[in-house]
Amino acid sequence: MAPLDPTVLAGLVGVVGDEHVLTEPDLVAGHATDWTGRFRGSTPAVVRPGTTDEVAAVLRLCAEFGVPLVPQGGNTGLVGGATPLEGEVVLSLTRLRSIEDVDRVMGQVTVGAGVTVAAAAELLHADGWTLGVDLASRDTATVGGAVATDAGGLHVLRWGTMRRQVLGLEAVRSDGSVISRLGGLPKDNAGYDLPELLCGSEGTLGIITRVRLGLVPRPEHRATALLGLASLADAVAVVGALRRSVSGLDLAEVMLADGVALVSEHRGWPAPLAGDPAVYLAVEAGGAEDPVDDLAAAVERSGVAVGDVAVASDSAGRERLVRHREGHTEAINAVGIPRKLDLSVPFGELPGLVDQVRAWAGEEGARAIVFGHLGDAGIHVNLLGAEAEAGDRLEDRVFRLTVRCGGSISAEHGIGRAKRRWYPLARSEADRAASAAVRRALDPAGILNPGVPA
Ligand code: FAD
Ligand code: 2HG
Ligand code: ZN
Repeated sequence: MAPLDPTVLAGLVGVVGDEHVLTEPDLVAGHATDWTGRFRGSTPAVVRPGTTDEVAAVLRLCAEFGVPLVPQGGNTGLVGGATPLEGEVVLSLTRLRSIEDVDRVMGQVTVGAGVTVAAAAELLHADGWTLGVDLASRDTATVGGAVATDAGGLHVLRWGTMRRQVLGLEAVRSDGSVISRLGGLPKDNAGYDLPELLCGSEGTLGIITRVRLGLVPRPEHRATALLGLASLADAVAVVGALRRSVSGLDLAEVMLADGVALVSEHRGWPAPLAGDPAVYLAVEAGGAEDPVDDLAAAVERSGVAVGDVAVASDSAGRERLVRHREGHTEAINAVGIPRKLDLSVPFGELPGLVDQVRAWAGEEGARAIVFGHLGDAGIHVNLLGAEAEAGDRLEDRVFRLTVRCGGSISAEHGIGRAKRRWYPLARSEADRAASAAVRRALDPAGILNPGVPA
């Protein structure tokens, strides 16, 4: 790692203050490694601006001296996109924690990029609103990081990914200029939608400093059911029936028996259902009326034979029914460092793809733990126990198969550093050239997350 030019270091201290430029190895270590422990980098400094003006001044300075930056929020990303693998300076945005008044009529609020997803949701509850995106990393993941990755999570099938929650934002370009679109108008077609462009940009186009969020109503009644099923094909059939007829359906998550056993063992929890089903499907709906009858009728109409079932309408009971699903990421990491594949394929292709991936993993002496957001055709494959070469080979085969099936190699986590090798599989040459041109226009200094492709 190249040391930082003393003039730059002094300049950074001048902008954010001594206590917000971290250089001690102990203090920077957590910022240089990703959540999974798979991506380990190094950085000469972690800079923590507290205002948009400070972000702008840091960027101007780094652009002038050609110092590359890796933006970082809660550092919960799962593709190494926030890790300084080439010795970049880390720009930590967690101090941007402003919260403005909730507009109760419009159902909107403006928050700083460093506010956590959980804190943003919490502040809305008193007013009967909530945030459309929710994910297991909610206590640490930031709103800025969620926008920059276009995070999905548990309720995409009803409310969409993070970009659907974004009515506007404020962002700083690498020349220090500030793009501010925080008006929150539901319709505004005056020119390009730059805020939308920054959704999913993984810190390569600008630094998001504030976000105008559109809120969704918090349902009066909610019910969650956990169903034991014989196969993934059955789960797909049930989800199809639910999507057709339950208007308030807001969650449909799938797990397989080996993943559930892993979570039970890690957390010391009993099995969530009796009868050892091969597949578990958690579904949830919310609305002005109790949705239990609607859920039950739709499952019945699917014609699928369901094994054991558990249902809950109170919040503790509902949480219990999805805790094995939410616990997968942590339990997997407790066993080993996984390769995380985050795929999306058309519903009909899912069961075949999963069978094939598990078979290939077995051939390579690895395990594939499969779970995910069945309601929006997103599936997470975590490969455990694959040696370096075998792991690369497996990933390559799975990504190619996914693309052949008409799917995506990154449904929600982004490309980051983990998937940069396979980015050309996902986007054509013309597409990549257009993206690179946009990137050059917005970041002419080329200092924003250079390790992430565009
Ligand atoms: P970071 O990890 O810090 O950064 C992620 C990316 O955004 C990096 O490229 C970084 O450079 C960029 N970035 C961060 N902040 C900014 C900013 N202010 N301006 C510009 N660029 C920025 N993801 C899902 O989509 N769905 C899930 O269900 C989900 N569940 C998860 C569960 C667990 C237990 C964990 C550990 C992760 C999960 N994730 C999930 C992944 C992760 O939490 C999300 O991607 C989250 O949005 C990242 O937010 P963050 O603040 O931690 O961002
Ligand atoms: C989830 O859906 C996250 O829980 C994490 O996107 C997925 O750990 C994973 O692979
Ligand atoms: Zn996910």
